[in-house]
Amino acid sequence: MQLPLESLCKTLIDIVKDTGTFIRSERIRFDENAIEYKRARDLVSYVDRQAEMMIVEKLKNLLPEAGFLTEEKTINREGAVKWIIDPLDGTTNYLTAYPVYATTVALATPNEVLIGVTYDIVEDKCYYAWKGGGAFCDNTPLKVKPNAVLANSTVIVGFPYDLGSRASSYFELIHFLYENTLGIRATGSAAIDLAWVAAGKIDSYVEFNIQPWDIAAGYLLVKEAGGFVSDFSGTENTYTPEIVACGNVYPEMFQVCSKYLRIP
Ligand code: LIP
Repeated sequence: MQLPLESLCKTLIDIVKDTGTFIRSERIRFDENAIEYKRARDLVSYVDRQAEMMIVEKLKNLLPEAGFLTEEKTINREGAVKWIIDPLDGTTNYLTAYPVYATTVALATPNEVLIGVTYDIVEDKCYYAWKGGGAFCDNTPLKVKPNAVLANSTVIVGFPYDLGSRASSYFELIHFLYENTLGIRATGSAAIDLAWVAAGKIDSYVEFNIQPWDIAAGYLLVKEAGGFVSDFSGTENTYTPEIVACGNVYPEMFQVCSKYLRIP
């Protein structure tokens, strides 16, 4: 069945923005005693869970055949096509008052993302794309950076909750990027990182040990904005826990990431 991607995307934008508005207003009265730990350094609060329930409630009936893959696991429903939801990406930022966080939702099949919406809650900017339709921020088309030279580029590196056995290779990569680019940045929100690659605000973003809900929407944003996304072996896979996403600097950046981070 052919899904009406553009109109589903427009409906999803309203849902995601409403949720982001709820999250923004809760921040004003947020009490740090409400912070809970999922595991060491992996925080959560009632805001994440309530926000997810708001999205799920509205999406449940929009596409009855769709399943759900969500960060807070507030629903269990299988389906070949799935809503992939991170109600609050950049949770640690939110809970510690660092102003970079987003609500991010995608609709995806097992092989590809069909729709992606990321709402930058602090900046009140909505980034969205549907497959074959292009990528936009509040009606303005997005285009990745044309620069193809690593030495002339800026890079966002993500810091996952757990670097695992790749910790020392990652810091070697960061050292290399520090000496061979114009600069390194970090935001703490994978969804924002990918939106910014799509919008041509930064050349590249690299991270690993992350989840599909952190990156699914952004994956499509970057591709629809003319960019490139893969894991460290060069495979395009939305469900991968590793990601390198770039504008035209991808060939050089991919080569470096794969040299330091690819597990043979
Ligand atoms: C976070 C990501 C961030 C990453 C963290 C975490 P959360 O998502 O957006 O880029 O470094 O490990 O996955 O937990 O805030 O939804």
